[in-house]
Amino acid sequence: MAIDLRSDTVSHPSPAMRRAMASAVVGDDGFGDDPTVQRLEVMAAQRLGKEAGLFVSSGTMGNLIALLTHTERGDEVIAGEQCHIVLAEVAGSAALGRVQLRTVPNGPRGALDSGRVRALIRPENVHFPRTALICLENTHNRCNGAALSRDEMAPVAAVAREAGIPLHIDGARIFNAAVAQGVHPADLVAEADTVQFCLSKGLACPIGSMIVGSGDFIRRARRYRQMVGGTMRQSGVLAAAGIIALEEMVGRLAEDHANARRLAHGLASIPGLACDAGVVETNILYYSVSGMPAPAFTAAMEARGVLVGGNRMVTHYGISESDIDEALSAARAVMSAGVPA
Ligand code: TLP
Repeated sequence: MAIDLRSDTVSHPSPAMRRAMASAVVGDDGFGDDPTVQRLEVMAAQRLGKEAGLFVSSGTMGNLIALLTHTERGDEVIAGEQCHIVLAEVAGSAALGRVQLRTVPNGPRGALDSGRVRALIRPENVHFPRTALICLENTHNRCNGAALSRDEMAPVAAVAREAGIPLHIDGARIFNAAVAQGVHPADLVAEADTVQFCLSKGLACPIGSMIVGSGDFIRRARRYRQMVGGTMRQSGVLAAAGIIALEEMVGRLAEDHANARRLAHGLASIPGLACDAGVVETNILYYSVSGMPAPAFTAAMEARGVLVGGNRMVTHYGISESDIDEALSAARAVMSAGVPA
């Protein structure tokens, strides 16, 4: 099998997940009577210190439902210009929620400057949209997978609180952020009103994300999940994997982080490749190729059984230290062979 470093979304469910899925007690979640989904929703909320949780099919759907629930048509949402909601969610909030995203430059680690955020909050004026939501992302995918600390997020959280505006965290990889810093995930997101996190990335579930927040928020979000066709039926089969993810897969993320650092240091030592290993904090690394066109590099790596992104590699469950060493040998061989004439 190929060594697949394109994303952590490619991770396969663990044997324990497959067993739990096969024996899951299910109901019909549309009628609210799937006990395994209910258990996962309670567990997710507890892990992140919120009142309630909602199981959804993807991170994109989780962020979309959160935005729909927080906003009204014509509202404005402040978010970082490099964040996934702005760059890679098909403008769902505009298309389906009819809200406008207003962007702030991200710092090198993905943080937002609280002064810039404050300056964008709309005062009361008949001409202006209402600022309805502020979004942060943690870990920050495009900013080297940086794990933002609670202190780094606190100034923006304070601005949001002062202005009475809710704060949403796209925490697709919030457990990576917590593990990287050795903090409890609930502490990390204590100042957020809502969080979306993915079960299907580093936590290795086949499908699924969670939204967590207040009981009232989740009750309203449930209606938007229904609206976008996201209510599932015997979804306990999927939730069973989510429960294993929260019980068994969080601690091991440290292994992925160590593997990403090993990979980054190795890449940095290969002539024609550049990678700043010093900024790698979690399971994502960015690299560049100067010795040949990037597509030639990815194609040659693929020919050697290693799948990589054009400028990014991601470690995850199923990738071992020896896979990293194999990927590095492939990269060394590709770069020393050069581009075929
Ligand atoms: N990220 C994926 C996709 O862009 C393909 C990746 O490979 O990194 N928030 C963040 C920060 C994300 O990185 C992603 C997915 C999502 C939300 C959306 O999650 P899904 O893919 O479950 O819709």
